[in-house]
Amino acid sequence: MPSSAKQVRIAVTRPVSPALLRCELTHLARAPIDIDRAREQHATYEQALLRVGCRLERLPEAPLLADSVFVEDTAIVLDEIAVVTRPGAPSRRAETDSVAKVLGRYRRIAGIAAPATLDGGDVLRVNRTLYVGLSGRSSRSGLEQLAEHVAPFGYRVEAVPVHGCLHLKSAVTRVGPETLLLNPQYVATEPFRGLEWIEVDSAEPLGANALLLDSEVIYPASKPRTAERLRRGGVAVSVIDVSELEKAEGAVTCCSLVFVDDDRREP
Ligand code: CIR
Repeated sequence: MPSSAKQVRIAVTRPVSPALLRCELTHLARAPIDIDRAREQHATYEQALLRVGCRLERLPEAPLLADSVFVEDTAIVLDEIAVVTRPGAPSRRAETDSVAKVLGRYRRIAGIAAPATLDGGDVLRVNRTLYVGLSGRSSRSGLEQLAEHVAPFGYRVEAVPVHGCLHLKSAVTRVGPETLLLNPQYVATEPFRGLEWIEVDSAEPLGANALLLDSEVIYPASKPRTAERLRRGGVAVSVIDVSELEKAEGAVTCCSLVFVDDDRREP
């Protein structure tokens, strides 16, 4: 990027599909989803992204792809490269072509080859370390392919087993430059030695997913006790209602891919 260029934060999103009713589920029992309400909640989420200065890059709606609103799982976008994933759920693999097309305007693209699988929800970046969840969705060979793609840029990849939840980022996310929010029931704390963390309230086991944007955290209204813990820990929390998306095992990180770009590029 030329040194004179101003940086802009891009957030890739995709509208809620009417097929969300038939989403993949791993841990929750299926509950009816109000699609209109899910769309309103998604619009509020996009507003939160705009408010912190993101420029939205909206992918076309994919009406037949039930989980396509959860764009986080389709790619890992670093400053130097975007790795388009091969999602662990076969029903989600058709989501990636359109994502690769858009990301190709911003980054060099690499991929994950079959039979390996990797979901973006399993990749947590802290500085030059990518923690990769070995979940039901991401395989060790997916991790190894990711490690090969990012090693030339100085990233280290560390495997983290996760239990009892969908993705690594269901268990742990960043709420500050080197501060995590985590649920120790789902993930061991040992891999995160050297970092600080705040634990979720034990009554809110699914409360570890927060979206850090600049110095503010977008956080679900359904987890008020953990939100209060974050505030007490000095984290600026902006609460939004994502209850319909939560019925699909979605959370706040999974509805966007956020990265920095040069603002002189044509939108
Ligand atoms: C799935 O099971 O793939 C979707 N129903 C939920 C994906 C949520 N993704 C994420 O948290 N990164």
